[in-house]
Amino acid sequence: MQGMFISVEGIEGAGKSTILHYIQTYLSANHDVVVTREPGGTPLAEQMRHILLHIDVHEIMTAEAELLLMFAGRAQHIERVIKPALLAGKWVVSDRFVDATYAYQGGGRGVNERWIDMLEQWIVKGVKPCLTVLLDVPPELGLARAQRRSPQDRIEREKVDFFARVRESYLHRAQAEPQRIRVLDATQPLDTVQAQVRALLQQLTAKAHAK
Ligand code: T5A
Repeated sequence: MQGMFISVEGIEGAGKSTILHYIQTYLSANHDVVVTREPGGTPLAEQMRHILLHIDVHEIMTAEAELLLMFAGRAQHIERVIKPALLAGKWVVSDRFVDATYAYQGGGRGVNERWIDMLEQWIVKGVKPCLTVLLDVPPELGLARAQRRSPQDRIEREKVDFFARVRESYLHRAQAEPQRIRVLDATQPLDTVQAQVRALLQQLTAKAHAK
């Protein structure tokens, strides 16, 4: 595929949306950029997002149902948005992608990674970000930021321990793939984080031009 794929990850309130906007502005000067998100990214996948985050029924969603809904939306998102954009040479920037499933459903909910691996092989088929910016914050800080910004959704109502496991799982993945997943200390002031993101984007654009 000709375009470049970037994902931004982190727990609630890490600053993903803020940094995504920064990346979009930075890259748009020289590239055709598609900004998208998971869960969501297509009309159908956005409806699944609504079920995942906002539906309020007197029935607890099982970890397996949550996992499958994440991948159902992702199947639409990859086929309808990500692949066509990459094939057209565009730069795709996604607010979360598969790493989030390993972190939340794997680390947070305790789903065996074997099932996530299996779904990844079936649905994602090797579509992978060339750069993943992991914004790292302690859960207490991230949740406080997120709560100041908007009312809690279904997943945000989980306890701090859940987000501590999610964070650990993200950091564990970053250790396994340090070239792709770049961890930034997102407790720093926003302009410091933005400067670090800019440096990563400069490296990536230099690499893309050298191809
Ligand atoms: N999910 C998703 C799964 O469980 N499995 C999956 O496979 C996938 C794909 C999605 C939910 O779905 C789950 C994870 C999530 O629970 P979401 O909307 O994508 O939800 O994610 P949220 O984490 O809920 O998004 P938030 O909007 O809460 O957090 P952001 O985007 O990380 O934070 P942002 O940019 O909105 O910033 C929050 C506040 O902090 C400030 C901002 O100005 C804002 O007010 N801020 C900073 N303040 C000081 N210093 C900084 N460096 C700052 N950066 C941002």
